[in-house]
Amino acid sequence: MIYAMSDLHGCYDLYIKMLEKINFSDTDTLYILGDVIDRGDGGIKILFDMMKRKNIIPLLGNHDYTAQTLLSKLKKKANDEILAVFKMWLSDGGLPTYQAYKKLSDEDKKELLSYLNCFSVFEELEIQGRKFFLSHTVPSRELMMDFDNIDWQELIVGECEYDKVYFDDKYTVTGHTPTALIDYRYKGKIFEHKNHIAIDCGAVFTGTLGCICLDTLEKYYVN
Ligand SMILES: [Mn+2]
Repeated sequence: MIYAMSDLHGCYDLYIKMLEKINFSDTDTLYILGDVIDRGDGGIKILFDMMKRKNIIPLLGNHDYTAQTLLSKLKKKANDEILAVFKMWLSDGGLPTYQAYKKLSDEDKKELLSYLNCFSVFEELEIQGRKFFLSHTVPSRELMMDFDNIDWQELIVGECEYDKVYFDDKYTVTGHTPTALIDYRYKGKIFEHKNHIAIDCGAVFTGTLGCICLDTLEKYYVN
């Protein structure tokens, strides 16, 4: 089976609980749609677990990208501009990630940064006759319709228009925006509307992690 989850934000226990709930095995594949780290304190632990599993495919989130960029730059001499961005990152959820990162050996730091550097930005899949576009987020419909000219950063920070159909024949599966902020009635639940499937249940805020099976569209929750 093929699964997708997103925005683990350091919730290591929920991540493990979900793998157990879906009986995740070597014959399954799991896409994690970004923002593994920050806010919660188990992000780096999750990343090291993901690294060991060849059948977990990570996509890039804005938090993963920021951490990768800053931590790589900090290895060299950082200028004031980088330090200012670094401080912003720490106050935007980066602090627990940085604290855990500092404790790593040089070898583990290197391994972690090169792992984060290989996350892809989007994936397109066809499963059981259904088509899917997967990314951390998507920008406006207008920008998405001109996909060949899109700035790739739109796929990690863009603002999706959940009230518009982007593709008639394809589901857009994204994280980034906790579903409670799309429609409060979906707090802690996966949102599905107009061919959008929004899977960020806001685990670090709501205590609920969601996961969707892309073969069956069945939804799973742990808390
Ligand atoms: Mn995000």
